[in-house]
Amino acid sequence: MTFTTESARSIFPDTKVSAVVPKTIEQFDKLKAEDQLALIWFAFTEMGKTITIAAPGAANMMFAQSTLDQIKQMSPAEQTQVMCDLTNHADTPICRTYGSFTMNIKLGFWNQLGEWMEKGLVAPIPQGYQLSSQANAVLKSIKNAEPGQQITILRSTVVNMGFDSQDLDSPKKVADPVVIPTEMANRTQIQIEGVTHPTVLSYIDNMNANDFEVAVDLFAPNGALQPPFQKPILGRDLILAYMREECQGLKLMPEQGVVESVEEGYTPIKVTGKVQTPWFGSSVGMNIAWRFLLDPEGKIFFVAIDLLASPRELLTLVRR
Ligand code: 45D
Repeated sequence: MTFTTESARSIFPDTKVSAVVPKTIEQFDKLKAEDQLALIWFAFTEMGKTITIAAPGAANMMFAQSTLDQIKQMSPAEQTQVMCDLTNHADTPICRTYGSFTMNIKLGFWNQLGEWMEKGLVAPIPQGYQLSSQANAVLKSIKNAEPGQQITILRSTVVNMGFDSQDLDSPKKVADPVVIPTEMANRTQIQIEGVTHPTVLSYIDNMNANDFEVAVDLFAPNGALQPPFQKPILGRDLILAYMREECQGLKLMPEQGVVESVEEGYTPIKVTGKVQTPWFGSSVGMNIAWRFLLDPEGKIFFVAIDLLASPRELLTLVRR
């Protein structure tokens, strides 16, 4: 049997990924819009006491500026309506524009609205707003989750909002400006206990240097990358587009790993460690596993990135 993307997905079956994240998102989606907005506000302000989020640069935000200014001019009732529309995925011009934003612009957009809500420039969550009992249960699961899981849940609520349409009259998808890779002289070389395979080390180093073209060349032409809680992204072109949108400024800090014996020329390698997002910097370290499957040429045939269930999972590197 030779590997397919589908069969590669189940390498290192003992890896326990966070169940809290998809479960909480599913419950969140069932809440009414007002509850969703208030809940994120409560979750965020509570977390915000311990961590500050880093807003993206002005260059990234220019795509959202006119929509943000438009909202700022509205009456408080209209502002609340826009926020509910975004949550309800209503088909409105603003929801379509929002749907055309990249992940980072969506996050930056809400970050700005949040600041304005705090200052009273945009309609805040009504004072004394009472969450429904279902919403309170969701808030409790978020509070009990680890920081890396909390920010993953928060991010997904923002990413899922708005109206995504394939229509021609919808605004065209905008792209984040392409970042310049870190200069060679300023790059660091990672060391991973138990793993010396050059493909894996080069993958980590190039991702950390924002050198996505080189990173994507490490993949086989039919290679796949599977982000946390998602289906695999297939082929170099789509992987590169994904990296440009989602991987700028990430800090990958693998710690240890294990190389399994070769199976029909394919090498399974599991690495665990921490990842930081530029949004939260060193204040949130996500516990991550990379499950690589290298093909007979040493190219990445498959890599899954998993958000682990707990820090203890960082040590789950047993060979089958
Ligand atoms: O509704 O090797 C208010 C890959 C209230 C690639 C608000 C990876 C009202 C390959 C507060 C205003 C990418 C897979 C809203 C590695 C309201 C690879 C605002 C992994 C919405 C390692 C809310 C990368 C706001 C990983 C402002 C795992 C919310 C990256 C902001 C993970 C939330 C990154 C933010 C994560 C969340 C980032 C900024 C989880 C950011 C999360």
